[in-house]
Amino acid sequence: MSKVALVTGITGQDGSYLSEFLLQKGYDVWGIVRRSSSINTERIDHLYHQNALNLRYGDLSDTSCLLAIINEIKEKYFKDLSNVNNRFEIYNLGAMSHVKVSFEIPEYTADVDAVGTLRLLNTIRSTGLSDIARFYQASTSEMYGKVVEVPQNENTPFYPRSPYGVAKLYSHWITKNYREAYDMYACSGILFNHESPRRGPTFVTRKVTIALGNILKGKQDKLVLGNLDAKRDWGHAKDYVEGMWLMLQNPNGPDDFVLSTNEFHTVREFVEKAFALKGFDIQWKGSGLSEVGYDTKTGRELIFVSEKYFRPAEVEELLGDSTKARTILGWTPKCSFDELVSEMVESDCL
Ligand code: NAP
Ligand code: F7E
Repeated sequence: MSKVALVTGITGQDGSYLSEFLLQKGYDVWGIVRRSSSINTERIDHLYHQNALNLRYGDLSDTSCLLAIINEIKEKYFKDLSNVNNRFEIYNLGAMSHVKVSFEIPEYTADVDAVGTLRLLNTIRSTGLSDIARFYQASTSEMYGKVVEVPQNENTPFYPRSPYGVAKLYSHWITKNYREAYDMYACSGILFNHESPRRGPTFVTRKVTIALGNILKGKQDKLVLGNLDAKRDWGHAKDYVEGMWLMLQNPNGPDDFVLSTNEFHTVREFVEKAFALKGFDIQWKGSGLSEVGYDTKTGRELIFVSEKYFRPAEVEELLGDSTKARTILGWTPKCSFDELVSEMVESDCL
């Protein structure tokens, strides 16, 4: 049996870890790469030489390319649709994934993060592959937004707080709807924040570790952040891509699962821990926009606050309860918060 997977968002943090994972398991991996004026394939360049990796230009805003790519895959592997061994896994990770930016480009965010999912699901149906397809949708803890209960599990009501969260909620429900309406194997993973040395540089964890590296090298003198008191349930992306795969192997059939570490930390804590690993002892003085983080050993002021990084509507705290995934899928996150911070710091402070 050919193991075949299509990954949208293959050039992103999760796409790169997932591709590595699938290639190691013997899959033929097909990836959709968004055209960009500068190189955007750094995270998968080390996989380029593998014959089992097939990249095609495409975009979730363009049905014609989704149709062309899926038809090419069908032609190559699934000509005989009656073969009971056929299995085609589709991981929809492509998205405009930055919450703050989604307030600035809300319509584009809706087109890609909401309608893009619909385009992909419809393409699977129109190519006649819905019976053999196993579809994974990258849902997010941002759908819980202004949380109505703590911690959040699969039954917690949603209350998104950004165009990103709202668009992802559409995708979450359309995935469930296509599962129920057309009997498709379609699942959503409601993933809490997951990070790594491959995390995009404008997400807070990576912004902190890159700044720390630059400060040590004398290339940057301060780090300017937004809401220091936001709490997030931060795990490692490598653990989470394994959970995505497990959702598509579930012998009980398609279902939705939360993936989370079940503990949360503030942005402030992340900063303190990262800086401590390189010998700084960060303490805080002042409040609000005047708050400053300084190193008690030298008195040097290093961390400042700017409203430039505040969001029009903030998600103050997210804490997951991944009991269902742990029980049914046997999934557990292996990387602790301390290990995550340490790995990111070491990678950015070389
Ligand atoms: P990421 O690093 O921002 O990667 C996003 C990927 O989507 C990139 O490959 C990007 O291409 C691609 N993309 C953007 N716009 C596209 C378009 N119009 N058409 C096709 N592809 C497009 O995000 P990530 O952290 O890996 O997250 C993967 C998925 O999980 C995303 O859907 C995200 O919203 C969701 N999610 C992430 C987290 C998290 O904490 N990381 C948590 C929950 C859910 P470029 O490389 O060209 O930009
Ligand atoms: O912000 C606060 C900010 O941008 C985390 C995406 O992967 O996870 C991610 O979304 C918190 C927020 O991630 C800065 O206000 C303070 O409260 O790293 P972030 P996010 O918004 O949680 C979810 C699960 C996704 O699905 C998304 O795709 O940190 N914060 N100061 C800051 N955030 C940023 N970016 N920059 C700051 O300077």
